[in-house]
Amino acid sequence: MCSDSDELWPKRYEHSRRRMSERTLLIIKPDCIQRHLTGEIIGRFERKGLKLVAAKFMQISEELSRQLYAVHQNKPFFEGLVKSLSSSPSLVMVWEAEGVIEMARKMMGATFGYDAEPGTIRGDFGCSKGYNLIHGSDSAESAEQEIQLFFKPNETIDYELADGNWLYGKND
Ligand code: DAT
Ligand code: MG
Repeated sequence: MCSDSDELWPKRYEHSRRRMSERTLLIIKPDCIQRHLTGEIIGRFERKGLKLVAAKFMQISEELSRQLYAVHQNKPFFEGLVKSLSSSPSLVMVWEAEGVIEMARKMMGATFGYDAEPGTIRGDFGCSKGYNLIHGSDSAESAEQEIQLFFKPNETIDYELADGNWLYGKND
């Protein structure tokens, strides 16, 4: 027979797990798709142990590109940025893990390939200013806004990774 505290524990654990996990929007941009690097990049996030919870292969409209990059609307490179993001299909994804926003940004590397460290996505595969392969949310606030731009709530899938304990540890 379970005591009260035993019965409460799974709920408490579940709450803690959900509170700690975080989501980010990652976009495999047109240059990455055109250069046949999609599997290579997704593989890096998979091997890291992050959880894919949504994905859409789509040609992002100019309107949506403007919304995604609204923070840059007064910059001289804005129109070129919008044109290049909407010029050809992208793979738009949501990935989940505790601390995923910062982990994914580290894995992406600095904004321009010529500055990015070897070992990062941009450092290993790019050297241009206009094309830098991938977009990733840079804060919890922007992740929430950006995910809403591309996905309805029922388009992200809540599920458990079978090897979660091996990836994150039983008590994480
Ligand atoms: P990041 O993609 O690393 O978050 P960001 O948000 O500063 O970088 O800029 C968004 C995109 O705009 C970036 O991926 C590439 C482009 N960009 C930024 N600065 C630029 C510049 N000075 N000239 C041309 N494109 C630029
Ligand atoms: Mg940014």
